[in-house]
Amino acid sequence: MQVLALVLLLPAVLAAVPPIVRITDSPITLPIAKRIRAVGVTNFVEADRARARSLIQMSKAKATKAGDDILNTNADSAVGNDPATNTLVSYVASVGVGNPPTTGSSNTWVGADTAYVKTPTSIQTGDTVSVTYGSGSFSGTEFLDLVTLSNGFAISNQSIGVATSSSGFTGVDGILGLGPTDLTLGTLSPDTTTSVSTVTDNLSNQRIISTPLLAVSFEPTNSQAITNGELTFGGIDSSKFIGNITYVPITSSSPSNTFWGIEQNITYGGIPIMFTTAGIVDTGTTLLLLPPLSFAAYVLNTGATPDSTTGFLKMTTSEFANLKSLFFSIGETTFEFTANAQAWPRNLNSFIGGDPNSVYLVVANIGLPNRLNGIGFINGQVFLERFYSVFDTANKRVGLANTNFTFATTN
Ligand SMILES: *[C@@H]1O[C@H](CO)[C@@H](O)[C@H](O)[C@H]1NC(C)=O
Ligand SMILES: *[C@@H]1O[C@H](CO)[C@@H](O)[C@H](O)[C@H]1NC(C)=O
Ligand SMILES: *[C@@H]1O[C@H](CO)[C@@H](O)[C@H](O)[C@H]1NC(C)=O
Ligand SMILES: *[C@@H]1O[C@H](CO)[C@@H](O)[C@H](O)[C@H]1NC(C)=O
Ligand SMILES: CC(=O)N[C@H]1CO[C@H](CO)[C@@H](O)[C@@H]1O
Repeated sequence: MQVLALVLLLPAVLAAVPPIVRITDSPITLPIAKRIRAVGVTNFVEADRARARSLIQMSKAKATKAGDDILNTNADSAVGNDPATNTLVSYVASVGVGNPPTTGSSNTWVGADTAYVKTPTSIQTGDTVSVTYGSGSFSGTEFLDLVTLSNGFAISNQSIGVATSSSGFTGVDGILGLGPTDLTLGTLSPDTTTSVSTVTDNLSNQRIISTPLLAVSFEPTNSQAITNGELTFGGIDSSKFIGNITYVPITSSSPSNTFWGIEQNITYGGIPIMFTTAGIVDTGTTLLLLPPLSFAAYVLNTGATPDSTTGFLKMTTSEFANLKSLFFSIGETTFEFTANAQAWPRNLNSFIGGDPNSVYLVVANIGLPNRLNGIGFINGQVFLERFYSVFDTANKRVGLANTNFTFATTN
């Protein structure tokens, strides 16, 4: 088994699925581990803002080519697809490649840390693959191979890139690509106009899951590395949430509608800090990013101060004792994002360059005003660690539910 970072920018549109015979009644679940980087990037808030900018550029690139097969060759598109490099927090999974499985990304990659071993199921296609992910990159050879998820489900003839060179990846063997298929266009050579079926595409195509749906369970933690997450392909895991799932349609606002875009409004201590705005839910962003004016209202009302060392908002423990909940109004439901949820885990302050006796907040400024951006906010990992999330392609909707961790005190 190799350990792959998940590429979890979820596409708004997975492969269309023809009417099918249901082969498995059980959705496929895959355990995922969370890792917090100890070294490298110093300003993680800026890393999240850079991701926001790249997502906006990616959607603009798509918009200008609407109706075409999109040739997405620019590096910025790929940046948006990759939480594994240059970010504070990565979620990783173990998968097998080959039969017997020896190892295991939009492009799935192996071989960065542990060598790929060819087996009888390995078919070399003759193409080379190359993807640039902002500060990191992979290039190598394309193979089709059997990819085994950690629970035994196998995808045959899955396209994988076997790295001959990679940079910017530490402690992982590659990438399990769960991003939009369009992002794989232009990654193959000489077949530059061929896109690559992703793992999720092939799970649907091969009728291993009955519907292209992904559900994500993250949990807050104050450990640097822990396996506490779960990705479910093709269904939801009702043991991971409490009450009902609130579903909202993907927003019609562009460019948020290119991704998992929703509309929400936010109050703090009874004061509206964000009126109803379109933005996205994104598993590849670490923090909660708000529009500049909403962020300013948050700063004003919480008394937090911007800290130039870490880039985070900072407060004293006595100020933190008075911090109130944020309330997110999404569809018919109000989701409470507690004071504890707004704090970076205190025993991990050194990971962001902070001092041990202060409290750093995970609420940050997206940087560009909504009218320039079109993506007003990003509900990133810190949000998804408090709520179960469902990305339902067939019904073009996003689901959210409370969990045992919504009100947990971990930080
Ligand atoms: C995989 O692709 C090869 C070559 O195209 C083909 O011979 C083989 O039948 C395929 N295997 C499966 C399980 O689809
Ligand atoms: C929540 O916690 C309770 C008590 O530990 C447990 O019985 C229940 O199964 C948990 N529910 C979920 C959805 O995690
Ligand atoms: C969940 O939904 C069902 C059916 O719509 C409803 O009867 C029930 O009251 C809801 N439960 C909660 C906790 O909202
Ligand atoms: C916030 O959203 C809720 C539910 O959609 C709505 O009832 C309320 O009017 C909204 N408030 C603002 C200030 O946008
Ligand atoms: C059955 C099926 O859909 N297989 C596809 C899996 O992915 C490879 C690589 O992109 C395709 O060539 C197969 O057609």
